[in-house]
Amino acid sequence: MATNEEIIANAKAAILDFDPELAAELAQEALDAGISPVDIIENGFTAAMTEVGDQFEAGTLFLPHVIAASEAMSAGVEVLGPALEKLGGESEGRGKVVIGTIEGDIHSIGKDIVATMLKIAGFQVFDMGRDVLINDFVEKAKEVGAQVVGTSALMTTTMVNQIQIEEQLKEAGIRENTKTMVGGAPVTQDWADQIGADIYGENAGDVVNKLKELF
Ligand code: B12
Repeated sequence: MATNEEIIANAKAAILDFDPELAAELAQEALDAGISPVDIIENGFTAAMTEVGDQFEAGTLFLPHVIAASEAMSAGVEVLGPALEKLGGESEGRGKVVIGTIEGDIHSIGKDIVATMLKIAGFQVFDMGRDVLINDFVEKAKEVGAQVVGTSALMTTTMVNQIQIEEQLKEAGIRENTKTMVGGAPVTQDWADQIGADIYGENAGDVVNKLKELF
């Protein structure tokens, strides 16, 4: 029998091997062994994606590898879905969060993780998906009366669109009642301060801690 640490290490290796079937199998094995789905996502799948990202930047992996790794991760996370929903169902409503990847940007893995962890922490999450028009964030925030609007940007060319969120929420007259939250690999606390965003989240754990403090 594999130990919990071994199962998590194998789950990480499955992503690094670009193997969706194995990732799904290991996700199931982890659930059967009583490992928390959060643990598998953070220490298995996400740890692997971070390594893939580093290797892509170093030029030792290429775009098809990155796509294959993200597909393997999705296959694993899909198996964890029902277990994750159960975790979320047990907590109380803390507030409404509209979240999505900003206009022009199709990177969704990090945003999906943040959205999942917020659901687990008891927030009502409205996940708008990726490449979301600024106006759609504002309209959704108005429609549901969101306490927080969170945007993910993975590229220096799209993080500038986070400025538009600040401006359009002001124009719509709801900026004062809405906290803005920004994240994504190129985004920093400095950037958040510079554009006037309320919250910067470095990773999913950081986001959950900061929002729990506020609400
Ligand atoms: C995976 C990936 C892809 C996948 C995305 C699959 C998917 N469904 O998401 C694919 C292959 C599709 C892709 C495509 C492209 N990519 Co790409 N991609 C990456 C890669 C390797 C990893 C990103 C990732 O998923 N990381 C793992 C997750 C878990 O981490 P994360 O996203 O940072 O999220 C964490 C935190 O940032 C934070 N967070 C994230 N979102 C949010 C939101 C909020 C509100 C908060 C508070 C926190 C938060 O919490 C998360 C969890 O801990 C990065 C490299 C890197 N180091 O980031 C390049 C990278 C982002 N890509 C890049 C590029 C250039 C592209 C392409 C243009 C490539 C091309 N030539 O076609 C296209 C983009 C097209 C477009 N219009 O968007 C560049 C961007 C460079 C720049 N200008 O800044 C990078 C940096 C690689 C590089 N060094 O060149 N990519």
